[in-house]
Amino acid sequence: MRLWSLTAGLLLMSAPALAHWDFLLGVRNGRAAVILPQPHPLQTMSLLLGQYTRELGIEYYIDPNTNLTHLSGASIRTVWVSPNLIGRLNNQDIICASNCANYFTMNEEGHEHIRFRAAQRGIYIWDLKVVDATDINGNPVADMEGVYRIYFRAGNPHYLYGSVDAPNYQGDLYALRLTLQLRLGNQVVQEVSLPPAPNALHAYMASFGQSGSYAVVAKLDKHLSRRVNLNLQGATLANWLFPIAGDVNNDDVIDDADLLQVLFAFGSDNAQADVNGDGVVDDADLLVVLFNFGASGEGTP
Ligand SMILES: [Ca+2]
Ligand SMILES: [Ca+2]
Repeated sequence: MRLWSLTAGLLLMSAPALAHWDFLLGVRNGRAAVILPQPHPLQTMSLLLGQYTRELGIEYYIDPNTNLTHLSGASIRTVWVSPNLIGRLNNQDIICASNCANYFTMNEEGHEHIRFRAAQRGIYIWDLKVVDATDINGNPVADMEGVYRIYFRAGNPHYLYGSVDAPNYQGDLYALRLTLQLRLGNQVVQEVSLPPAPNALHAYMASFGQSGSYAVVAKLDKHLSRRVNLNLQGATLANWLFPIAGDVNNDDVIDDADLLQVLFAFGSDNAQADVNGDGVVDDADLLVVLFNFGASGEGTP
């Protein structure tokens, strides 16, 4: 009995302490980083006065070995945010797809709360980077590598989620755009486009306005499209594998137009013509285009 009430008391005491932050900033491998949680769990937005809202707390991580924070200052930059998701800080819309600063500096206490809102049900994304940080002694810390992705779920949307793999691509998949189309026959009913984030809870999550049986066509930049038939209902898993690269101009066919773009960019670091994503346009890229020459994506009519 005594042990039980002690445990219950500890749980009650620890619950509020855990509730006031949602992610913690610190230093990992010499760079600014989000220490916890990894990956970020799905955030559920609450319906309040006709809007979906969710407040996110940000704090500095306290190292259990030293009992000190890693950081004495940091800023947060939005790298990508879903259309129609808005984040508000100190009575200003600071995070949104257009006309927001998408950059803010942590206050002196190292403790900020951002209130997110969205008018419609759906899955929303905020990709952030920790930048311009200083360590506990005031020395600059290198910016975070990659992005930290937060998914929000508003209401009960119909959505696809899963992994995105391009086994022959050596670069960062986040630099490529994933486009998903719902089709009835060859008619596109709805299209969603986003950068895949392989280190997030899922590499992609994308909501659609309607449920039902559709052909879903997925295309990753520079790769040929894939197509599956599925019944979209609530949360529907769809993992995508893109083995065929070489579609430099993204018309879903690998032909002389792609070959020419690689030839014109030969020897440069042109990102679009860099078929294998190793940072340089050379004979390796040319070989991929030649090897896949004449192929077309599963989504082509
Ligand atoms: Ca092409
Ligand atoms: Ca290359």
